[in-house]
Amino acid sequence: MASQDTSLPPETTGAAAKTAERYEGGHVLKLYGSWFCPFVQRSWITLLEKKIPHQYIEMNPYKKDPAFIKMNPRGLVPTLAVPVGAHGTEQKPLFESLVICEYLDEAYSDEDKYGKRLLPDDAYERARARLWIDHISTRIVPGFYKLLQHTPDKKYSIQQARDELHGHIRSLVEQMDADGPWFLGQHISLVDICLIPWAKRLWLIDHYKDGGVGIPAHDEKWKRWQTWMDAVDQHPSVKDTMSSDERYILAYKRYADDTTESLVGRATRQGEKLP
Ligand SMILES: N[C@@H](CCC(=O)N[C@@H](CS)C(=O)NCC(=O)O)C(=O)O
Repeated sequence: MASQDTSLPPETTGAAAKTAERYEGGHVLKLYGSWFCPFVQRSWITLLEKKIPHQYIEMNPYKKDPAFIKMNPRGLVPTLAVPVGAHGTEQKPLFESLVICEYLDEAYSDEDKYGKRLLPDDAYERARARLWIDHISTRIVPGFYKLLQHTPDKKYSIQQARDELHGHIRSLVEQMDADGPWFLGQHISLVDICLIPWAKRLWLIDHYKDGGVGIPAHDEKWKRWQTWMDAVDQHPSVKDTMSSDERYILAYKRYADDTTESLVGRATRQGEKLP
């Protein structure tokens, strides 16, 4: 019998469906993704942000198709097929959301064509941006799942999980450019893009957990966070990669119940590093 993870609806909905349709024509650069996946959304936003021509291919990574595993032995989305050779008819795979985002930013670096680079030119500032991306990936993202997957039988309380997540978000917010609205100031960067997919899913914690995510909407302490969130909510490449709310509610129930068999869900349950 198919597990709940493999039986997720197989298509994008809402604004993301329109975007997927715009990019469904055959193109040598291909993004293999899943509508529900926040890691995919990092790469998808990067492609749209830089207006890079590509094909978006929707797939379910839990099915572990042999052809998919051949491309990405880790069996995870996002996976990118990159054209090689003079005519670009052959492809080489790339995976890991952050690796893909950095590759796209470097390979499509002409600012006249693809807009402002997503990492700073200055070596120190670039390293600092990477440091905070690491903070997002190793602290905020695991903290998100730890809170969402909290169930009464856990050894930690829901308040502990909430405080942990707040602490990690606040450490990042303290590093944000004072005027904003983005982490580095007026322009969106990879630091923002790496966090946005989970920021846009925080409401699911409100939906599923008593006491919710617990970030107050009108509190001086969280003002800079709200400024950032407002910019995120209005940003076209973010809006264009979101499916409809009901679908997220459906997809994240298995996390809220802590029954998902996804590698991320299992790692969270076992207190291990995320894949
Ligand atoms: N570290 C990876 C994580 C990607 C990931 O976990 N993707 C999920 C979907 S959201 C996946 O493909 N899961 C398949 C599985 O758990 O078997 C990245 O940043 O790309």
